[in-house]
Amino acid sequence: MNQTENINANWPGLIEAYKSWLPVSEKTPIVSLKEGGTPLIKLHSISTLIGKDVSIYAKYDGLNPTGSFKDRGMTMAISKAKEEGCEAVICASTGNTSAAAAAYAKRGKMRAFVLIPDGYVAQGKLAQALVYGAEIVAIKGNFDRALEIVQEASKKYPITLVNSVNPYRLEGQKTAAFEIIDCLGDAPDWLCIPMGNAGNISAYWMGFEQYYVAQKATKLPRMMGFQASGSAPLVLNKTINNPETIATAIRIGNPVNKEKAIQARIKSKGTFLDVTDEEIIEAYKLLASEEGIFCEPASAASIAGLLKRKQEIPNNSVIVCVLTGNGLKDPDCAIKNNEAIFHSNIEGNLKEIATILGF
Ligand code: AN7
Repeated sequence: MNQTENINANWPGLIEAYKSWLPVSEKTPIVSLKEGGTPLIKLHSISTLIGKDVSIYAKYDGLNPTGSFKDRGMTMAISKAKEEGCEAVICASTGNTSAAAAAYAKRGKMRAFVLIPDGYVAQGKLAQALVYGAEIVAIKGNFDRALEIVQEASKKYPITLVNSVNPYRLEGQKTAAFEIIDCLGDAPDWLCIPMGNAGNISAYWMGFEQYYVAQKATKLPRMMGFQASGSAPLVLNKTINNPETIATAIRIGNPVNKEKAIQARIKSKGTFLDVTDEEIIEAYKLLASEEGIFCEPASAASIAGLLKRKQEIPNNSVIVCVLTGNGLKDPDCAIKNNEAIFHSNIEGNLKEIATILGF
């Protein structure tokens, strides 16, 4: 049979796919799990709900190898660490970075040290770090404290820091913007994205700008960044000492990339806005039950934010909402927040079951 062009099985991973746009050379040992190349999925129900002539898409980055966009940055950070002869990496994490760092470090034959806020990492993410074989330290303190510690540790000891202060992380993550333009044929009008440490919004902006300068896009999107209300330092323009939100991935009070994110907002004529935990959960359920897409709570902030900005959406616009992580990352949240009809303790007997089902 002839090979069909529509099959994605030959996707080479994002470094291979976008090599000429990335700081890699022939000497770089590429550590890849074939990340990137994730689908852009049209959101029909949400477009209808908005009630205007708009095309809304989800960039479903929860389909990356470890279930989040962090793989995009980690393939770059770990490949470069390997090139530099490093034998161990360290990160602070609300969960997804630790899963990605552990997977790629192990694939690159390195040790992975991860610092996490004790009790605030979703089960799926913790399970991943454990099984990939990371060396985990759960601290009494939040993500921001953990990040201060790993920054210091990487200066004192021979360990490479793979949080988004590592510039290779953003280089890898910018490829998501390239993929969107390659898929749509141009940049969208809006990009809706959750913000935690604000690395991803900064990376997307870098990608959009680079493609625009190279005339691969005729316009630049407005960068619409969203945070959880209890954890919204970029919206409130101040450090939050005790951030709180159900979206533990973005429970971050002092984003290291704040200056870059603010620049992206200003240059793109974008805006930052906060969404409450209730709005996040509403969007999370809507996406799953109406569109069939299961993302984690932090990711649903991009949909919650879009819905909150509904009045301002221009007619005929194209909007991309980034779904940064897979819903399976946080099963506890799913089990606690749904409207499913769940009959339990039922005899395995068709007659009884049919009655329950209303037949
Ligand atoms: C699903 O894993 O910071 O604004 O340590 O896991 O680039 O920080 C995760 C962040 C959005 C925010 N969505 O991205 C970590 C971590 C999900 C995330 C964000 C995160 P940034």
